[in-house]
Amino acid sequence: MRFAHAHHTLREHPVLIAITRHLSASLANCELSFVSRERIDLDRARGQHLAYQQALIDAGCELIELPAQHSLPDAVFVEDTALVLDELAVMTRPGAPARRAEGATVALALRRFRPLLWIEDPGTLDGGDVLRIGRRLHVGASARSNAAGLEQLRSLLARYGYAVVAHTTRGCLHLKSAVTEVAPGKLLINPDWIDRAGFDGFDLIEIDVREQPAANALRIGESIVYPACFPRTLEKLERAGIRVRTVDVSELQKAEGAVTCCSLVFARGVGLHS
Ligand code: CIR
Repeated sequence: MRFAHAHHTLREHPVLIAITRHLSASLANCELSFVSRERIDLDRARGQHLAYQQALIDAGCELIELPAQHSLPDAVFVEDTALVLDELAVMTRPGAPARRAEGATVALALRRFRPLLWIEDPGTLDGGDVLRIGRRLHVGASARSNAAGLEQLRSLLARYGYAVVAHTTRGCLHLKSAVTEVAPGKLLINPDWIDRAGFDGFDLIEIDVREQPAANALRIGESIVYPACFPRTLEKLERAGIRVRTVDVSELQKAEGAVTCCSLVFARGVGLHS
């Protein structure tokens, strides 16, 4: 695949890596929790995924594209398989049993960059439930991420100085369906899906209530990658001074995915592990 590379941004910022995975031909058999099944146009989905990858490059990322795993319908949603922190990565154990095999090849890619720790049975955790802000991990206690998973995460990371703060979500799949960070100290939030009270001290931008799934934004450095289909919330973001790169992810949204879930973005870091 040929992409136009945005080298100019790389000089001013640490080198960012984005891991993505090509779409599975079986995407139509994806897990669905809060959206009803609609026909997915695979070719269109592939085109949208390519444009999404280009947006990551434009935002300054170097892309690592993993090959498709056609027997795993949801494998394009790599975010759920791992949590990449500064000094290590945690391989999750996704809450949907059908998704547990996705992480193996992600781990092979990640171990070049970080030492790996693992969430183990009976713990479950989806990366989509973890919003990292500095040394705090805001984690959704959802249908996908259970108490044992949160507890394991807490004890694995305590010695590295990370705190785990649990939040209850309602009406949505993951914590990051309900809240994401769009700039330092600024969160985009859907208060119907998560309580504002858990995010005291942050500047909260509320989504437009007519655009319920609009709180999922992917922040990369000084800008966000964001779905074009939420114009009212987009306007609020622009009014708040956020630089937005829009993408059309309508076919991926039918699989209950959005912009954060299709990549793992992290700084390359200094030490390489092989
Ligand atoms: C699932 O239900 O697991 C997939 N169909 C969608 C996962 C989306 N992941 C994410 O937003 N982090």
